[in-house]
Amino acid sequence: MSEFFPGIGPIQYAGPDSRNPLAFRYYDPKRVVAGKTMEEHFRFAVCYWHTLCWPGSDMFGPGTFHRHWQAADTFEMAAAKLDVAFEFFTKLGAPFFCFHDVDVVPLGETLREGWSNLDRMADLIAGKMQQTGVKLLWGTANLFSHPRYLAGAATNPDPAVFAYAAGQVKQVLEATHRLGGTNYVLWGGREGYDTLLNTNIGHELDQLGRFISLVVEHKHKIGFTGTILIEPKPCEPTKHQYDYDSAAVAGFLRKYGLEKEVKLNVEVNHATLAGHTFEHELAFAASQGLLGSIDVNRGDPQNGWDTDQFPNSVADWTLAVYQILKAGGLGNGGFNFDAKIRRQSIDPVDLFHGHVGAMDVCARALLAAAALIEDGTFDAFTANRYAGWGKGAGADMLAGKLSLADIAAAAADAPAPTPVSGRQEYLENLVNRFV
Ligand code: XLS
Ligand code: NI
Ligand code: NI
Repeated sequence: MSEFFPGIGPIQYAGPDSRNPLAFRYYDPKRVVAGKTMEEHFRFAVCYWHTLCWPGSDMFGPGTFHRHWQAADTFEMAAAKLDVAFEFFTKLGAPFFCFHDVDVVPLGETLREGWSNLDRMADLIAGKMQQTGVKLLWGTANLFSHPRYLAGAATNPDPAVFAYAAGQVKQVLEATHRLGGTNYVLWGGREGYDTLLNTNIGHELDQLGRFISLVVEHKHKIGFTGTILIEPKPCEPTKHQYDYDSAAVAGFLRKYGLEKEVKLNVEVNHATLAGHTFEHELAFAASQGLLGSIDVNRGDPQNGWDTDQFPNSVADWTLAVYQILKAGGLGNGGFNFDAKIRRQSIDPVDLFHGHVGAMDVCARALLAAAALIEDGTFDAFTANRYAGWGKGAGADMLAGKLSLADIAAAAADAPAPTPVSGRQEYLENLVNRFV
């Protein structure tokens, strides 16, 4: 087998003073930070779709990368792509990967053809995983590219499309189970609408609730112990998507009784499209016990779409990693690079630059966030801000021991509350001491 990345890798940790652009300066997999190795904190995954499949095309022009295996419209090409994929994963030192069914194999014309192709490919993938030790973070079914899904998959007005999507998900869920995947993701790219003029929102939400309940039922039936994750995104490709943000998905899960079964895969650029910071989405998901895994990337503040760039701000990531550490980590989730190089980055080595830099940004952010927590001043500020709720009337109000009338009577006789500074600038400066 000839190498696609000759002369590159394995990427090694070389320390902060290294001038080698293809070495890690901060990501040192076995280094212990806040009680776990960096490898265990992150569980980094390479995504198949951007890194192996996307040819460098955009709305105005075709692919620029010219990689023969990228078309992958035959099984043989898909197998060639698999070789390149595992060469990349191992040279980079990424312990995990993620895929859609269509990324790894052509699905063919019928459900049955797709099932048998995926089955065959899963054998090859299993062999590669065994040879290399690279593991599967999650699998997913692409329910948004094929024209049959133009009006959605689970939320399609045509029940036959719902059924087809169910057939696709069943197969990928089973393949994910067989490959030892630790999660299964549902991203509803077209589960929404382009215009309300032809849409029954309530009906579509009931369909989606039913669909996800079926997936959960099947997960238990086959003994899959991984987590089912929904990946919120407010729009793109549809004008409005039902899994808009963490809050919308939390409400949806509770309405359909799924809140104990399904968690969230939170993506940076989806958070920003929804008008939130990433750390807001993380903090909200964690507050509801729903934080499962993350898709790592960044948007462009001047562009209003999912540009899926590699992260490069240690300051931003410190706040994100802080939230993850405070939530106790991601458990069997991980950091999946749902990120792509730019269309002009046409050399294979550019794939390494993207991932190596991003892993270093995350590692540096972990060091900063861990130091911020270790120092304690930052956490103590917020704890102190809420201290009143831990005792006396505050504790009693929260515990439901006082009625509205009791509270009102006590407030009428108490001294007027005194406003207290929120100290935002002080806190911003404090965080920056650790970045
Ligand atoms: C698209 C999504 C997609 C999911 C997987 O915006 O991020 O890549 O992660 O279907
Ligand atoms: Ni994603
Ligand atoms: Ni995305």
